[in-house]
Amino acid sequence: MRKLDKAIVTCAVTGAIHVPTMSPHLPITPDEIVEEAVGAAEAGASIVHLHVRDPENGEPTSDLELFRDVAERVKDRCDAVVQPTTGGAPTMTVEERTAVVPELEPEMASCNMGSINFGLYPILDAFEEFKYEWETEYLEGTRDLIFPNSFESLETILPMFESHGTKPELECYDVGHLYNAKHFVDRGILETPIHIQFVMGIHGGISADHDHLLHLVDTAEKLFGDEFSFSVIGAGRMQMALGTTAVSMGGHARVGLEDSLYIRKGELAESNAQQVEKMVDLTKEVTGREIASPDEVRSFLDLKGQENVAF
Ligand code: KMH
Ligand code: ZN
Repeated sequence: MRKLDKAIVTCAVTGAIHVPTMSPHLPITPDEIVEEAVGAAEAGASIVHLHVRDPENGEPTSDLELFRDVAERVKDRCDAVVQPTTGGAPTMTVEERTAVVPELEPEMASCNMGSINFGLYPILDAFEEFKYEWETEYLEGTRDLIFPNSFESLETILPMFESHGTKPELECYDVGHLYNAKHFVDRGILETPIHIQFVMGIHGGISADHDHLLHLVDTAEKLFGDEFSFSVIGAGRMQMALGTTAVSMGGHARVGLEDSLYIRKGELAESNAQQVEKMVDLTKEVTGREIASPDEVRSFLDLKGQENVAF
C-alpha cells in the first residue's frame, strides 16, 4: 500500500442514493450543493465528490450545465479537489454518466469498476409517504436494476479519463471489482499507482463489515503491492466506524450525506461539514494523523492541478 502520513478526508455532498424525503438537510439546488461542498472543504475535506440534482424536485440528473455551474463555483471558493461522479444514478446510461469528464476535464472523477445490483427499494419501507412522485418510482425501480459497468464500457471509460487528464477514483463495491482493476492494469489500460475507494454497505455490493474491509485491503495488497492507496465509504450506520478503521490502517476515509444522512445513531446530520468535522476529530484522536491539504492530495495522487481543468 502507498502510505501518506496524513489522512485524506473526502466528502460526498449529495449523491443519488438518498431522496429528499429522507432528510431536510440533503442538498438539492446548485446553491445548496455549492454551500455544502465549500463548508465541507472548510471543515477539512480535501476532495469533494459531487452529484447534481434537478433543483425543482431533487431528482438525480446528469445535466452538464448544472455540473459546470456547481464545479465552477466550488472551484472559485475553495481549493478542494472537485471530483464529479461518473456513477450518476444507477438509472442513467453509461454515456449520460460519463459525459462530465470530457465536458469539465476534472482533476479526478469517480470510476465504477464493476456492475452490481444497486438496491435502494428497502428505503420504501422506512417512510409512509414521499414528497415527490419520482421518489417512489425511482426507489421501486431499483428492485429490478443492474448498475452497469461492463468490461466493454470500461474499455472506453478508462481511456477517456486518460485522454482528459482525469485521475479515476476506482469505486469498488465488491472484491471482484479489484480483479477487474487488475485486469485493466495488466492490459495497460489503467495506469498505476491507483486510488481505490472501497464502497461498502450498498445493497447489492459487499456489506459494511470490518472483516470484509480487511479482506479487501489484503486482496489489494496481493494484486497491487505498493501501487495502490485506498479510501473507504461505509454507507449508512457504519460510516464513521469503517472510516476510522480505514485511517487506522494507513488508508483514507469518505464521509458525506451521499453515503449516510446521520451524525450518530438516530440523529440526522445537519450538514456535510458536521460529518467531516467528526471524521477529522476521530482521525486525530484515534490515529494521531493530521489531515492532508488539497495540494498534499494533488501531490500524492499526481493530479494535474486546478489550473488544468475545463471549468
Ligand atoms: N454512490 C456511492 C455508493 C459514484 O458516484 O460514482 C458510490 C459513488 C460512486 O459515489
Ligand atoms: Zn457518488
